[in-house]
Amino acid sequence: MAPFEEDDSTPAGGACKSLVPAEQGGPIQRPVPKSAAGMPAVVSSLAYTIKEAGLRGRALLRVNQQGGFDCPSCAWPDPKERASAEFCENGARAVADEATTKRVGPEFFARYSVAELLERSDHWLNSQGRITHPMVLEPQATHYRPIEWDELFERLGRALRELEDPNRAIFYTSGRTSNEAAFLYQLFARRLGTNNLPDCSNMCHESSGVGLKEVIGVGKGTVLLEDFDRADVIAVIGQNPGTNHPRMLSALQRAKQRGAKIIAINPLEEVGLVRFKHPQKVQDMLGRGTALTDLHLRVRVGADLALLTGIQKIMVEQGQLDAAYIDDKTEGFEAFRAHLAAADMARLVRDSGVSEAEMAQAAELLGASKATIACWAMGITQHENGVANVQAVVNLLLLGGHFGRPGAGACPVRGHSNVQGDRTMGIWEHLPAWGHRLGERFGFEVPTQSGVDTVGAIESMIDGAADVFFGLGGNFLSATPDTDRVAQGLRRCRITAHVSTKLNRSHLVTGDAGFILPCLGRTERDHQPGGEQFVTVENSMGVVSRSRGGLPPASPHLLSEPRIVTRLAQAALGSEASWTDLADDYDRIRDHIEAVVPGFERYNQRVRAPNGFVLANPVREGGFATPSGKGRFSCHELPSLSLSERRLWLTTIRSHDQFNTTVYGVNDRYRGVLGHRHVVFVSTDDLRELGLRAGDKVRIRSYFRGMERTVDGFTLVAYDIPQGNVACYFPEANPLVPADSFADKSRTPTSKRIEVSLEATS
Ligand SMILES: Nc1nc2c(c(=O)[nH]1)N[C@H]1C(S)=C(S)[C@@H](COP(=O)(O)OP(=O)(O)OC[C@H]3O[C@@H](n4cnc5c(=O)[nH]c(N)nc54)[C@H](O)[C@@H]3O)O[C@H]1N2
Ligand SMILES: Nc1nc2c(c(=O)[nH]1)N[C@H]1C(S)=C(S)[C@@H](COP(=O)(O)OP(=O)(O)OC[C@H]3O[C@@H](n4cnc5c(=O)[nH]c(N)nc54)[C@H](O)[C@@H]3O)O[C@H]1N2
Ligand SMILES: [Mo]
Repeated sequence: MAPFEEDDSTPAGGACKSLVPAEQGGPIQRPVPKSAAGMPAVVSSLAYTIKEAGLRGRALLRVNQQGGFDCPSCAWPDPKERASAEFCENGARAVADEATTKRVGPEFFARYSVAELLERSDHWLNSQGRITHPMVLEPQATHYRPIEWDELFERLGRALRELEDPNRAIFYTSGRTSNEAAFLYQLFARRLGTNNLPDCSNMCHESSGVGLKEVIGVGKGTVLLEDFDRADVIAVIGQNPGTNHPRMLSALQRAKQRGAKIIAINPLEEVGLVRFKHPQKVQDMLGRGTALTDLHLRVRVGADLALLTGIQKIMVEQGQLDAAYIDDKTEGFEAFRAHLAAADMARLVRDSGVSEAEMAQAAELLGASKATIACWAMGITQHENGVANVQAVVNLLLLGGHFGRPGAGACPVRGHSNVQGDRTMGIWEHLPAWGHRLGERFGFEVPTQSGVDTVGAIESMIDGAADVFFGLGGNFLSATPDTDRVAQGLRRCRITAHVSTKLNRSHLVTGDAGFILPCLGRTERDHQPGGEQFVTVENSMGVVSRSRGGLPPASPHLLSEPRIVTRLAQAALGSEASWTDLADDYDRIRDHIEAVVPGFERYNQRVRAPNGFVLANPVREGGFATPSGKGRFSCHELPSLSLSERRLWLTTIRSHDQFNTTVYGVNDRYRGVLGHRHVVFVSTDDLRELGLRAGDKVRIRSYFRGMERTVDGFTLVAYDIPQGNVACYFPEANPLVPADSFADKSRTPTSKRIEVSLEATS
């Protein structure tokens, strides 16, 4: 067996009864590398591409090229002038993972029972290949069997028709879904009579959307990629771009090389933010690359508000602010000033773990900056006070007047490649403002009662209030918190159905009957009666562009997502919904979008421009979209971070070898941890105080509102992490995250701060 590869021959997990089985053996720890990307990234992506995709790996040459397909990995935008290869190590792996030559067909499902598959790790499940046939798991059956598409739609349609209330169906979406499929999907759900449209965004940047909307009037970011070439200071808060948005490192490198300063706010010193070697530049590959971060603030888990309040307190006291801008463009400043004055610096320092001197350094850099961009991701949003965190970042920008100015603004860095577009298309548990137009255009009464979000979907399944769960992409079981309870909920449904490209754990925990609907991926050609189709996506910065795959489909039985949705609609609604012709030619879907969704005028024409088009954003253009037209300062109480003895705050993070619940491999090269994902990163101080040793196997126990949850078989890894904090990988730690612990207002599960204790088991 190659070093650090999982042994495929034995079921993972052994005695471990968890729904997320552990790898065999233990982790191997290596020194953390000194820079990100460089040669190891090229080697790693090439090796994965060749192993998975062979010649189909040529698909990589079309990634993010004009006329090619949008990288199915993250939502980072493409530069207007594209390099001949505009992808990164992890984008390459996402493409290779989809373009794989391995197949999961009827023989595979005949060979393994669902019970056997449940014993396998996420890595193993994903590595089996692309799903080739529609499949059904009949009530009481042990194995999936193939089913004809006609029969599958007939059965799903009947189940939906027979619901006593359309709100007993849940329609989940993951953010890889195209604008076209998303628009049809929400149309279908609403035509059926429900706003039950939870999505992965509920677990992701919902706090950003809700937070930004309240204080600047628009729930999206306000910068374009070009702004990175004009910023003086770029703050990267609770985000690990080296792993999750590697192409962002090129933008940071360019900014750095012309003298911009970078501030990182993170409990961990992530290698990607330390030093970067551009994998497509010879001088970088031979030399030392570019040092990125000027100031790393090693904030404690969950203490960003304390830290940001401390920095702002110093800025305001020292007059490091743009008084004219504040007077002219903002409201609430006096209350905010009073709030800062009352804040106790000793507590801000104690909570955050960052000294007043370091806060002052940050205040000085930010105070001197004429153009600041604040980037953030899950380290900010997945907290009980995630919305407050986002608004604290906005306060920081407002102080210096960093809205509507070139090189400045708010940059929530989105996750899935089209998660922002899906929301624009109406994937939302509330009726969008343009909902009535949808009803008028398609001639029906839109449901006005809000539906369930992700947390609400879990609750309603557990309560027996849902009969049908339908997932358009994603991996609901593994991505959501509280894995065991979600499993209970899914098992209570009559039908669970997943539109998928690859096998995942959600296929293995089903309702009475389970269906798998295999679909085309981004990399593949999409032939329809109206000719070869492209789909469209919106990136993290509001740029809408085309995506057209070039590979032959992985199987002749695959349907496109728009086709699946129109056939489902026809099966459930009959002749009332004869939308099947829309999937013949996606221009027709886009014509409907143009008529219904604001900002999509001349959609079909504008999206055919080489770089697509940019959606209007009033804040980027200099105004605020709040009722008063001003940017709002907001004041927030600090969360209590105190813990009883021997308890720790757990945060859950992504390794370098995964895309969410899709695990490409078991190594986290940038953190020097190889061969194992069931690990706990813990400081040497905590190890000593708890009487534990690196390498010990532990049970982790979480605590919330009197309920305890445990996972077993985790190995302790000594790591540079603040005392009192530990980190585990998502999704292995998800059984510990309580489904009823979520952010105020946005209801995002608190995956980044969970109270836990560690017990040695060997
Ligand atoms: N290759 C790859 N790319 C991806 C993904 C992937 O899984 N793999 N996922 C995609 C998706 S959907 C998303 S949403 C993004 C996620 O992108 P990120 O948000 O970068 O991902 P995470 O690993 O969840 O965590 C981000 C960082 O938050 C830090 N952190 C943890 N707790 C705290 C805290 O309390 N405060 C602060 N300030 N920092 C904290 C962690 O140390 C980590 O560096 O990436 C997208 N891109
Ligand atoms: N503890 C913890 N939990 C978290 C997070 C965390 O940081 N910590 N992060 C949260 C975040 S930010 C997010 S976004 C969610 C992610 O939640 P999801 O989006 O639900 O999960 P993914 O793992 O991205 O979904 C992977 C599956 O999507 C399917 N798929 C891939 N490509 C396609 C395609 O083109 N079409 C279709 N139909 N299916 C496809 C494959 O079958 C694959 O198995 O997880 C959340 N959960
Ligand atoms: Mo995400």
